[in-house]
Amino acid sequence: MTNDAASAAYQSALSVIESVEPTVAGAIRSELADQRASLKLIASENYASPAVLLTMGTWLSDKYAEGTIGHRFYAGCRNIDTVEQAAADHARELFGAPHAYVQPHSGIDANLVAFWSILAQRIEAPALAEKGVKHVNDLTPEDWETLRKALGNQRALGMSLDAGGHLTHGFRPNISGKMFEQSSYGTDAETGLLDYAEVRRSAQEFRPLVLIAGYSAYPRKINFATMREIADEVGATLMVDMAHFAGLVAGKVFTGDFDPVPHAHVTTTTTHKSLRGPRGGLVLCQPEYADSVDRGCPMVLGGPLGHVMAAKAVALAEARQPSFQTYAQNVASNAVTLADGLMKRGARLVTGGTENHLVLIDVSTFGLTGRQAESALLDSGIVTNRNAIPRDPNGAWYTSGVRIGTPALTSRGFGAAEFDRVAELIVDVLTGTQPTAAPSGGVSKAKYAIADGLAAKTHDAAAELLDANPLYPGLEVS
Ligand code: DSN
Repeated sequence: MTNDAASAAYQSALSVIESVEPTVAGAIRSELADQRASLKLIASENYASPAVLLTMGTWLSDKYAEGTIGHRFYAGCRNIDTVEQAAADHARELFGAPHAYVQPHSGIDANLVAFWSILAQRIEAPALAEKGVKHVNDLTPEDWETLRKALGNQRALGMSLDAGGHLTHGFRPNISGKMFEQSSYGTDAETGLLDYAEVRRSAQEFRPLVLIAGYSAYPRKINFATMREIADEVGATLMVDMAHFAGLVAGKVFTGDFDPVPHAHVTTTTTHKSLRGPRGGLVLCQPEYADSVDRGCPMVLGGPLGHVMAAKAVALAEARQPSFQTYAQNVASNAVTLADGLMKRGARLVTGGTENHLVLIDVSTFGLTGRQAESALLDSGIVTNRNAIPRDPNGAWYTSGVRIGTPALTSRGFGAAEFDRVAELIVDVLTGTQPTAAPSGGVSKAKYAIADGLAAKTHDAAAELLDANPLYPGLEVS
């Protein structure tokens, strides 16, 4: 990345913003400084290119464009059609998908579109056909009641939260947990690995309409060919949420049985994680789901964000370059270096390693909760997030794990030597942190003390790595 032109663009933009709302201009500057000054290891974060970021700051934001390409509920959408078409074309080409829908504003939205599409395709359409009704508007109130019950009483089977599944895969804090009767599959108690025989047994017993694969904290790849076989055996639709590892699919690290797109009926993703695009989502699907996926807006989505769809097009164009494959390979090899570096220094990792972009450390072996470890690392300039581990005795709030990912620092240029040093810094901080007494007596799950001088020393060591690998080199913002 060379950023001389971007410097001029940002300087001008910030002076315009400053003249209206200086607090916001200050926060934008401050966020760049913060991101430059910390080891960003949150597995779901990355750094989008200046081209992607600048695309979002445009008047494409000012247009309403509900509907689909060439079929809008508003006049004057030709430029939004152009950017949506470009993003969808890039997505189809990049992932080899028959159909792409790039309007979802987030991963949750992409999953909602997928759920709606699956319900419409599998339940609503056959129910209407059986009654000889061509359109839902022709239904009687009694028909609606019958259909509502049919739509609202379906089953979804996904990975359990503590094994690394996601809230939007049928869990109660998300609407998917209200839409579906949910059951989940976990991982093997010994190895921590997904047990396909167990998934098959659960699917045969539960008979879900939707089998969901994908994760936000499972450090291994998934065999999607096997998941599709299981889905077919029980008559389920296979939906894959590849939000975390879309960059590894785009970069051809996950191919064949480990590439979800040819195997899933519907694949969803965010665009801002390992894919390194703007904050948003998209849906890929087989042809039979395309019509209902395209009705995502206004069925479950608000009006499309033209400026973000344009930025998705730019990011997806970047991901189609050969350099993105090198990046994706580095993300995965850096994760292996990080995992090895942590384990050789005594850390226990869930599943004993990684095959993707993340590792999950069981910090209980350091006598800490995830919350204590996350806070001590943050005090030391290392940004991670606490995460439950399988069968976590500390639940989802305190947790016993810390999730660490390589996409962001790999974008910054970190390689094997840097990630080994990062592993050393992390283990030093975890080893040098102790829980302290809770106000009510006993050991606190939140309070901790770091050995004298350790946080400052770690900050200095982190700064050395960061200075050698600057974020947006050449980009000057004052
Ligand atoms: N919040 C994202 C993550 O951190 O994994 C998933 O939605």
